[in-house]
Amino acid sequence: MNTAYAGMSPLGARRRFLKQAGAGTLVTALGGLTYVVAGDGATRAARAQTLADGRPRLPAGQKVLQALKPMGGRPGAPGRARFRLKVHGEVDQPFELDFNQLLALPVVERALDVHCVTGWSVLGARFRGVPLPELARRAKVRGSARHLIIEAAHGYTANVRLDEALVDDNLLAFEHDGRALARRHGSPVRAVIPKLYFWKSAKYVVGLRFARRDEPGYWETRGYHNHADPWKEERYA
Ligand SMILES: Nc1nc2c(c(=O)[nH]1)N[C@H]1C(S)=C(S)[C@@H](COP(=O)(O)O)O[C@H]1N2
Ligand SMILES: [Mo]
Repeated sequence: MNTAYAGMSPLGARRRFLKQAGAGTLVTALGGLTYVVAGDGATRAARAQTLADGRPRLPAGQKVLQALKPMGGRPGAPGRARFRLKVHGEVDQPFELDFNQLLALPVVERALDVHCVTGWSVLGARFRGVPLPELARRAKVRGSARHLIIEAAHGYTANVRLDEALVDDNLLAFEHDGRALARRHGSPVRAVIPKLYFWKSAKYVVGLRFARRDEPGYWETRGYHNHADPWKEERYA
């Protein structure tokens, strides 16, 4: 059912792409668009930095891009007026929100590093939105819940372990770099889960479903790793 995933491709092509994507080279993505990989400098500078917990800021096998690269996916209903979010599943208080009700929740802005499995990263991408723990608290997630299934338009889903879902940097975001999220980047609302490969950051989000059992999502059932930790290079199953 899902179509037009410009950035994700069969695994063979993906691996060839990664090999060729050296810093400073012009990369023609499979979708036909051309991007410049930031010169050696940005990537090398990032490699020299460490996170608070001592891990390198830039995970192995990643190169720094200056802006998010649109990776495709099938958009849902356009516009904030038609947005509805369903928070449900293993919770005591399921609820639905429209866009204005989402805006009325505590909104934060964060600069986040994101890492795409195709080998690019963007450092300090600014997103505004509501932290996932805030939404979970409102739904009164049950102690029996172990996983979050992020539900997007047309049946795209991404699964995240509950302990990794309920961290403060994870957002349901509606602005990027000070502007309303662009359509190609998931408007009206997308997830941003910076500590896992970027495919977990579902665009065109329609639901957050808490679950007892794990449910591998769209890419996790197509050869990609179920967990997707960039620092462990959990790229493929
Ligand atoms: N609904 C939906 N969300 C999605 C995708 C998708 O195909 N559909 N692609 C994922 C992948 S593979 C990546 S790398 C990021 C890309 O986000 P971007 O296009 O804003 O760079 O979105 C993720 N979220
Ligand atoms: Mo991706």
